[in-house]
Amino acid sequence: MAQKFILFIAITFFPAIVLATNYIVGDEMGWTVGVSYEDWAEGKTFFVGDTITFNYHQGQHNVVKVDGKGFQSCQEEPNNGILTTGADAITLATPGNKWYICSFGYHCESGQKLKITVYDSMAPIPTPTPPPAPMPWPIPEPAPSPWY
Ligand SMILES: [Cu+2]
Repeated sequence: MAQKFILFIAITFFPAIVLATNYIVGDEMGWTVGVSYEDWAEGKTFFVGDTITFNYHQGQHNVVKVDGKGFQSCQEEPNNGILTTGADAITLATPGNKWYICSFGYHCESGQKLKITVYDSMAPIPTPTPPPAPMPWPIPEPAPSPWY
């Protein structure tokens, strides 16, 4: 919780540090059975504009977008589109919860499922205001004009 609060502060006051990130789901393990994607997603914060890529052996797995119910029950929803290339990159377009499962065999039941929460990215990066120029010091006195 404290971590999220600090992040909130960071993105509120330092929006320039927020850049689009490409995540490889499962890192070097890829998208497969026997990896905890809950652990993988733990501590990561996903923003609109970030990309997540599912790498796997084509024909052995797939990526199906589901809702929370489909995630719980491992029920695929083919209408949402099934990704099958083996290197499926998804750009996170909207904030909110996203759920992905593999619909091969009992892969989802065995834990090949990913839930992430996507946060709104910040508005366009504002140009930083330059600090005010320091006052010249000492202020030079105008030279007295000659009086004669
Ligand atoms: Cu699978």
